[in-house]
Amino acid sequence: MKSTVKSTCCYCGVGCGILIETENKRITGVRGDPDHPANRGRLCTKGATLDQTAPLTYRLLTPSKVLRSTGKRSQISWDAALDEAATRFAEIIRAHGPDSVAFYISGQLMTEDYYVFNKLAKGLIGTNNVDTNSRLCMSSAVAGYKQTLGVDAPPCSYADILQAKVIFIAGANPAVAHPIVFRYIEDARAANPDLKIIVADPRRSESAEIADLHLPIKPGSDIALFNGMLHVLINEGLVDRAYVEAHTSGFDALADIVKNYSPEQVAALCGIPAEAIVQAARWFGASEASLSLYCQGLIQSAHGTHNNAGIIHLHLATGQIGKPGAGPFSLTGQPNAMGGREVGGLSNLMSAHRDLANPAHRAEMARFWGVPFVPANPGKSAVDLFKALKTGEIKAVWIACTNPAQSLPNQAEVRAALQTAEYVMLQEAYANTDTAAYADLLLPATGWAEKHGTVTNSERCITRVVSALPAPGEARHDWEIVVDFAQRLGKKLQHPNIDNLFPYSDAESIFNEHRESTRGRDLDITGLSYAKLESLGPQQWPFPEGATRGKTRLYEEGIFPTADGKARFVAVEHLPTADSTTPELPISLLSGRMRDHWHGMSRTGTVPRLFNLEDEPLLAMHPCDMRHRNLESGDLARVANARGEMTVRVAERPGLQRGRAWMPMHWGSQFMNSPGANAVASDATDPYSLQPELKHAAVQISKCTLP
Ligand SMILES: Nc1nc2c(c(=O)[nH]1)N[C@H]1C(S)=C(S)[C@@H](COP(=O)(O)OP(=O)(O)OC[C@H]3O[C@@H](n4cnc5c(=O)[nH]c(N)nc54)[C@H](O)[C@@H]3O)O[C@H]1N2
Ligand SMILES: Nc1nc2c(c(=O)[nH]1)N[C@H]1C(S)=C(S)[C@@H](COP(=O)(O)OP(=O)(O)OC[C@H]3O[C@@H](n4cnc5c(=O)[nH]c(N)nc54)[C@H](O)[C@@H]3O)O[C@H]1N2
Ligand code: SF4
Ligand SMILES: [Mo]
Repeated sequence: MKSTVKSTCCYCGVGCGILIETENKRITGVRGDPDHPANRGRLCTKGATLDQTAPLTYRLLTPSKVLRSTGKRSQISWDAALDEAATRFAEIIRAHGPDSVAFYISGQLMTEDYYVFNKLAKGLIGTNNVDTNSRLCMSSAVAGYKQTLGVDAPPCSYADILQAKVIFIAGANPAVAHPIVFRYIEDARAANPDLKIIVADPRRSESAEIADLHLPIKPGSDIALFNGMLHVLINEGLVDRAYVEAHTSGFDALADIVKNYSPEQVAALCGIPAEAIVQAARWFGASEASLSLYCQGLIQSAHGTHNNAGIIHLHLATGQIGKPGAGPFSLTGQPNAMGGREVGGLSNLMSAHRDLANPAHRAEMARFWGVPFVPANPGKSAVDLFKALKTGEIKAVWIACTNPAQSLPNQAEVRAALQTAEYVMLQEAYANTDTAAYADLLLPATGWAEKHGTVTNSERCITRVVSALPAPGEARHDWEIVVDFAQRLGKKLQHPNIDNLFPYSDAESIFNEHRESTRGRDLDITGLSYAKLESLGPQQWPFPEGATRGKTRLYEEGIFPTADGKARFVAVEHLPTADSTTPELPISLLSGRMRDHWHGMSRTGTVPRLFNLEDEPLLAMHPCDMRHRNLESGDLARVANARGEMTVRVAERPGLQRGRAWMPMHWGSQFMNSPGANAVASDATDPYSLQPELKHAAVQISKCTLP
């Protein structure tokens, strides 16, 4: 039987709609969904090859117990697996308290999966130790929006790209990481020859190729650049005084600070010409509509929150927000990082943008869930969670839909922590990720095309995902595994209300409960349902009861969700990167993405065509740095610092400055004899968002001569 099912691409936060064609429960093709507002039928290479990831060769298909010392796996039933897991969790919780267990989950789960994980930890067990790979990904964007605009809500839409007159891309490489967004940028360029595009990136990235002005700033010097641009805006009368007066607070304090950020001073801090800073500020400030697009170059930094505030300031100072073609648009990385933020799926967040630190909000959620209380103390965030596993403060961890033995920085510490942990559960769709080697129990999850639920993309747009294929082998949906486990654990812990806490028989009932939790909040979706998402198509939040469509643009009236209704300027100053280069560690190693691969490659690594651009791990270097070390393209180099080392082939690449090197984050122990870039990456974190500085590591690079 033939059928076509509407779904989404499971890779990036653009959130493209996909039509999956099946015949007799097999995929016969994938196409971009022409009706989906995110992509209107387009797909990039990764989306277009999704059907080729369907074979089950590398999938995890049965629950297994693993003898960690030998790695030997033995198949067990779901009943035995979940009973064992619930027993171990109950024993540990009884002996050491709720904070001795933790959950490390993912922005690639569905909102419904995420919701039940959060309720299990914060509601049933009573620990806030539930953090996610979004800590590595979006937490400084969350903190940056909250510090300035009041809540975590990207105010823009993809439609703004076509209406912008200036596009400022800072610390993002959408040509590679958000390809369909980049198609919109190309469309905007084709439609408007006067469009100005500015790219701030220490590398001449693929996206910089389209720029009218590329600012190859020193790694980590973005705040200096933004403060310098504000300095110019003030001096040249390009600040919208009326907007600042009516809709913001804190401008004068920041204006005082930026007096010390003249173009000449900033030129020295950023390593770019003063004229370039003046040019960028003039274009940004004089334009009718300036849009900024930013991502990990600003976010993955030990001062990421202030990087985000710094770029948002430029919009507030010029009134470039809340109108077509304008605004600070943080591109989300993972397909459902936004959904995770909505259900409060980080250790310091609460459901529906509630604040964990607010006792009234905690009491509201405890009542809503029917539990005695939600604990007050923030849980451990990703880096600290793994540190606590190593010291034994946390004894058991349940990891789902993420691969921390590759993606967390300072891998020697992370792997030691996993080794030390008393009990590690891994819920995965694939069998052999780097983390699988550390698990005591493997639980098979359904994956793309099999899953169902809802996801929210970068522009706050919620799409319903429908299963196109049955679950393979014994795999179960992530939410089902959580609900089954929660019922078992609740009984073992003799929770008074366990019969009512996890009553869900389908994903829709979870969605409906989540929806109710948003009533009256900034992200109110009480007007949505599975049926409406089907009849109206994907919708942007907020979508309160009675609404007929979602909201394209936030803050059009200049009123912000803060106590006084005003957006805030934050007093931000330039800070050095966590790792400073020294004569012993002279090279700043940057890491990030390639167009055709996704993170640890459990899926893209199975598609031969996706190795066409680069088929092995390569470290890109400046030719002078190579000559200095007697290296030629193709030679092996040793890259090292106090945290670890890797051996990798080097390649001369245009677009890097001296003293900077580049390595994709995708290559891990499946492809190299080291964990890759995170062998050396820094785990220093931002004080507000607790996000680690994955983007920069100071390293030594030397020629590696093998016998
Ligand atoms: N193909 C592909 N696409 C993806 C993903 C993938 O794995 N593969 N992952 C998705 C996810 S989860 C995410 S979070 C996004 C990430 O999307 P992006 O953030 O756009 O991608 P990255 O390559 O991580 O980093 C972007 C750029 O930041 C630059 N950069 C490094 N340091 C600095 C700095 O100090 N300042 C500035 N201004 N720039 C700096 C890097 O040189 C790089 O070009 O991509 C998403 N899309
Ligand atoms: N050095 C450096 N490190 C980085 C970054 C960087 O730029 N530089 N970027 C960081 C960022 S932004 C991110 S988002 C992280 C990403 O890091 P990870 O989250 O570790 O990356 P993935 O490989 O996407 O891991 C997702 C896993 O879930 C599995 N999976 C897929 N679908 C399902 C499902 O439906 N259910 C379950 N249970 N499992 C499933 C996949 O097989 C895969 O192994 O990496 C971070 N690490
Ligand atoms: S742009 Fe992102 S969501 Fe769209 S097809 Fe490509 S990877 Fe998938
Ligand atoms: Mo990410």
